[in-house]
Amino acid sequence: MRRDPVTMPNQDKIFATPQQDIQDFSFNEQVVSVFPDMISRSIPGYGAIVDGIGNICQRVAKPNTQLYDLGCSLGAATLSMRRHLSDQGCRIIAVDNSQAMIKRAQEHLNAFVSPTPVELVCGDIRDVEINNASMVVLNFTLQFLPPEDRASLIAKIYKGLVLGGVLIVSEKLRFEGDKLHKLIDDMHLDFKRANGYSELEISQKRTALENVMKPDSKQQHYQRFAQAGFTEYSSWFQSLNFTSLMAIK
Ligand code: GEK
Repeated sequence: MRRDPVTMPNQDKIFATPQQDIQDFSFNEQVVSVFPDMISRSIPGYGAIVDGIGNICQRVAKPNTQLYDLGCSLGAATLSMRRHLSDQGCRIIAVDNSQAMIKRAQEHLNAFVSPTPVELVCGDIRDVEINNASMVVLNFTLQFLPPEDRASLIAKIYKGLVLGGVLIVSEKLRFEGDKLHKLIDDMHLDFKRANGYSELEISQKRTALENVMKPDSKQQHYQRFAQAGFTEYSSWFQSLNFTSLMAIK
């Protein structure tokens, strides 16, 4: 039987067999084919955060504004926002620099009907203009940008938000105390084990991500928000070392 990638995601087995030379993690065809399974078995609270993004959208989206999903992957946050928008003249702009992700995201979006148009852009979020935005979502994307590029992106988003507009930043966290970091990190590894990942899968994925994903501490995120001009921000969700932050202009 052919599996429908939208409703029946394939199981992530990418790191299940020993790899001689572990390449840096990339969002290629192979990752796309297992992505929903991979992300839900790796990030505690992922489903709750995606649902929460829809709930927040319903409360903060303003008529005739734009909503952005930066690093949209298969469009989970876009779909969640779109489900909560009625015909109020809003437009969603969803951006990812992986062609494979964008192609599959289009299939996901086509599977549902909505009055809200979605523009899917294959490009780098550092090059995208943000205008007239009532909501901008970075759902587990900022951590993949080189650390030196993060502040300018947050500043650009602040400028592009309308007054009262909301930025959502979901991220894996680094904790500033070593003992605290290790304890919570170990609990996250147990979460992955409980979801069926072997020790080999866990350690090979960790090696693949080492150079490409560099988490910040919550304090660093807050400093960056303040630097950009935000005065109101908080974490609205946390499970172990994964959080979702919101900042309001
Ligand atoms: C979700 N938000 O399911 N420009 C554009 N896209 C980028 C860039 C960049 N510079 N860097 C990374 N990406 C999604 C999950 S996944 C998180 C986001 C994860 C894209 C990359 O191609 C990938 O699709 C996404 O950011 C990160 O709600 O896999 O842990």
